[in-house]
Amino acid sequence: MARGTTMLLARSATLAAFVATACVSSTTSTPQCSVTVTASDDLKFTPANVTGAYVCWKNIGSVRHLLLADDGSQIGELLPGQTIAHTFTAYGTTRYVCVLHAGMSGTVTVPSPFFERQH
Ligand SMILES: [Cu+2]
Repeated sequence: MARGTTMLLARSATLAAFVATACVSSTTSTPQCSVTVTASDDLKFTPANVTGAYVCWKNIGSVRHLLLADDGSQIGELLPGQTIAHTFTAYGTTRYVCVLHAGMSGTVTVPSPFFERQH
């Protein structure tokens, strides 16, 4: 194997390790949410606009919601009293809606690593 290729592979492994430690482990039974959004019977997400890659939604009302992100990923069904989580992998802002309630929507913004480093 060429020396240059070996160096590149070593760099890739380091980057992968960094990404792995930066992400929340999927093996933990209790997820560490970056932020938690509540869904209530007034058919609103609070807060409506959040920042974080690993977002949790908690239903504090008595009606169910069905969350769908604009990137096509189904966040899931949110039954009364339930908390669900979703990981956003793309940087930038993704809008999501509740398909059961018109006008019930919010956004999730995943900051770039460069942005996080500056703060
Ligand atoms: Cu809803």
